[in-house]
Amino acid sequence: TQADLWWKQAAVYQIYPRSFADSTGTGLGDIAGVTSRMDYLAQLGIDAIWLSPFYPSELADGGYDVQDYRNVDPKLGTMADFDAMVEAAHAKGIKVIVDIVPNHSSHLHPWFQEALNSEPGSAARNRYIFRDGKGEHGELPPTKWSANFGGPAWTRVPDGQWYLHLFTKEQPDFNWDNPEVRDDFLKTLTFWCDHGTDGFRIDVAEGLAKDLDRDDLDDYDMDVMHVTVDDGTHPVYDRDEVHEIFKEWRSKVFDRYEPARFAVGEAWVPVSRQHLYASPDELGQVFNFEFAECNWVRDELHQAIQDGIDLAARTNGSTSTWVMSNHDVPRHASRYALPQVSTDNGLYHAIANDWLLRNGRTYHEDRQLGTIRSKAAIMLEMALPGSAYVYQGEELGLFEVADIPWDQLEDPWAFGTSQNLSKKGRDGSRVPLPWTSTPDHSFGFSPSTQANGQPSAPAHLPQPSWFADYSVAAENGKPGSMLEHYRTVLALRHRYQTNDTSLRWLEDYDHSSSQPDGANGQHGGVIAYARANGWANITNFGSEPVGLPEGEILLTSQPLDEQGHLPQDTSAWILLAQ
Ligand code: TEU
Repeated sequence: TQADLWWKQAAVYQIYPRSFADSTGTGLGDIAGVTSRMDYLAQLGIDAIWLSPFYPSELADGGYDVQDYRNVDPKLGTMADFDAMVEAAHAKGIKVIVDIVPNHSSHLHPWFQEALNSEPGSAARNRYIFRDGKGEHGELPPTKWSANFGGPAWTRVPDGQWYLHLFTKEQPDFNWDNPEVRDDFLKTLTFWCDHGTDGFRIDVAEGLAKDLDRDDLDDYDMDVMHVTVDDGTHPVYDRDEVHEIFKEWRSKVFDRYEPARFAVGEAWVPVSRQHLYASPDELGQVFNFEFAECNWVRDELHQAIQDGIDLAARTNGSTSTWVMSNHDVPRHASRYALPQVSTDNGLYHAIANDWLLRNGRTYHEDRQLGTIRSKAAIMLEMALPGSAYVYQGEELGLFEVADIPWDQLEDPWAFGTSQNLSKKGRDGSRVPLPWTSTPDHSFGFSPSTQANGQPSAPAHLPQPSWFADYSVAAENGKPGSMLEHYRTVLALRHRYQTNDTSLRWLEDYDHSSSQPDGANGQHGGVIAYARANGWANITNFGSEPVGLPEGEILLTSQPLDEQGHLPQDTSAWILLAQ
């Protein structure tokens, strides 16, 4: 039935392949590394893995600059490695989702190289968005649009034309009005389906259609995350035409397979328009990023849940997604340890970095708070109806690595001028995972030697010494560790999951509080909800302990107090007495 399609309530684990596990000793994670950790993933209890881009790329933007859409980066392995990885995943009942980047390619993509070497107006140029400039000598960009990581969205080529790039200049935007572009992506999607892929994550899904005739952009916010125009008339983002593209993908690819493939759209669009992407004749699901934008603030998290429920209700049978962390936002264990800051600020790595560093903390007290809240948060999230996305390392309770030296950073956003807030960019959440507790071979991220017998190269981003306390080896089998907590949470989620995706607030418990009440001055209050089968979550944000409803206590994120009450920053799962 529709209700029990696997992806509707899956726990999906996001792998950032270059930082997950290195099987060859290059210091860069690879596909065989993923295969080698399939037991770990199965034991964790997730239903699917989503791999961020692993395609050939010069890493101008962490792999979101693709040179060849139907191949594996030779540094990360081969197509045979990919097929073996899919086989290993499927053997353990784990589905595989790959990342599609349709808005732009790498400037090293053969098509863009061909465009550069071709005449203005040529068919090769028409696969991208080339225009003459404005001004007497065409010295001004065709529009005043700015790029997401700072600077103008146009770059000039030697013959005087300009090309559009919403991200770095190494990421030229495709022209989606060109049938050749459309056909090529149908080929790409089909290719990955034929290699056993179960689903897709669609990068910048809201950006594919543009109105090039518009330059009234002083009126519009060009920051993809903050586009507030909600009627499809923004010149660049969330235009109605993008939906024709996804309808074509659905009928010409996704529905041709059995079972039908699904996709989840990355679309930072106003809440009122998210559901359009999730339509069953389009992608099927869309990210609701509100958790990723929230810190540990009861009212904001409550609103995020309500918005996700409303989003699902506006779709024709889809579900919401819940995402606390991904490769684009500061790790939530760090965000939750911060003093209360506004929702928007929570997204910026600069806030986490600066606050932690400026306050000269040992990190210790902040970490404890971040850990306690993260344990409560995963319970708050995992009992919700819909799909929950776990970002690699959050199951270990990893924090943002705030102090990567400038000369070792990779993220272009770190060097962008946009908003003066980008600071050190997103690398702090992309540091290679610690698998063992000694720093040897990058905490077990790499093997001891390379194939040629040489010692492994250092991890591509430096790991801090405190990773020793947060490694898989340190947490495996250790009572009360984040890893064991996640395993328990995921196992219980499987046991109590129900196809009925309704949610009801437990009115007697669920309440807001206007009082600053927490260790870092956040407001108290309680979030309490139940599923149709009586599976309930109660999270206490305030300093006043909370009594629990009658029923069987399945799990608490911290021990209850002597009175059997739920302490601050703690969640409980109860099977309500019916
Ligand atoms: O992100 C799109 C996007 O909206 C980001 O630029 C976001 O604004 C930023 O990361 C702050 O959170 C996707 C990918 O997830 C991101 O990693 C890529 O850099 C981007 O597309 C370009 O491909």
